[in-house]
Amino acid sequence: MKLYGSTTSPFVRRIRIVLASIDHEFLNLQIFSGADRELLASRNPTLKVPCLEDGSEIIFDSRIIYNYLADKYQYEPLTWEAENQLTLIDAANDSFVQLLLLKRSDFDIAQEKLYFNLQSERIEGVLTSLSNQINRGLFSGWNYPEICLYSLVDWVLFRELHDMQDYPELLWFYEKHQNKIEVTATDPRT
Ligand SMILES: N[C@@H](CCC(=O)N[C@@H](CS)C(=O)NCC(=O)O)C(=O)O
Repeated sequence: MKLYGSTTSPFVRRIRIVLASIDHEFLNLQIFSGADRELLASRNPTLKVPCLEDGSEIIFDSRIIYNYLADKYQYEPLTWEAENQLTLIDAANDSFVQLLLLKRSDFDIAQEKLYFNLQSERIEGVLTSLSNQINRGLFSGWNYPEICLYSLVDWVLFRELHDMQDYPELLWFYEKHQNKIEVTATDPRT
């Protein structure tokens, strides 16, 4: 199996953590230019990472890749609650990616603009909801939803996208898992 991705992407990191004990090749691509972008385009027309190649199968999107791996390795099916948690995490993650790309495209995302406001409102709402869930005892194991949440929180800290002091539950969750071997092995800073 080949995983196409980048070491900094939170969407890729979740799959790298899932694949930690499974034999695979990880291709760390510079996805925005050059030969790496051409390689990615030849595999995945959405031009996003992660993308998984398994023999003749090519699977796009982390969520579908997880489903593919769950089917292949017979993981327990995700509950509807877990699916909703993933939708929340993905929504915040997508909004953060959009804001980061806008910033890199020289937009002033602190401006009062509908598009920026919508992303910020979504991020605040989702981070609050995830914090409340932690308070209620959810996200207490180390399964796919927790792996995705960890990858999001660590990426936000790494890219300095948001003041996470506003969300002590998320920081508590983060600190609880930060020394796991598969977590340190996929640290975007190294
Ligand atoms: N829904 C996708 C999102 C993947 C995604 O947005 N990946 C980012 C990297 S963090 C990307 O490839 N962005 C490239 C772009 O937006 O052009 C997934 O879960 O795999």
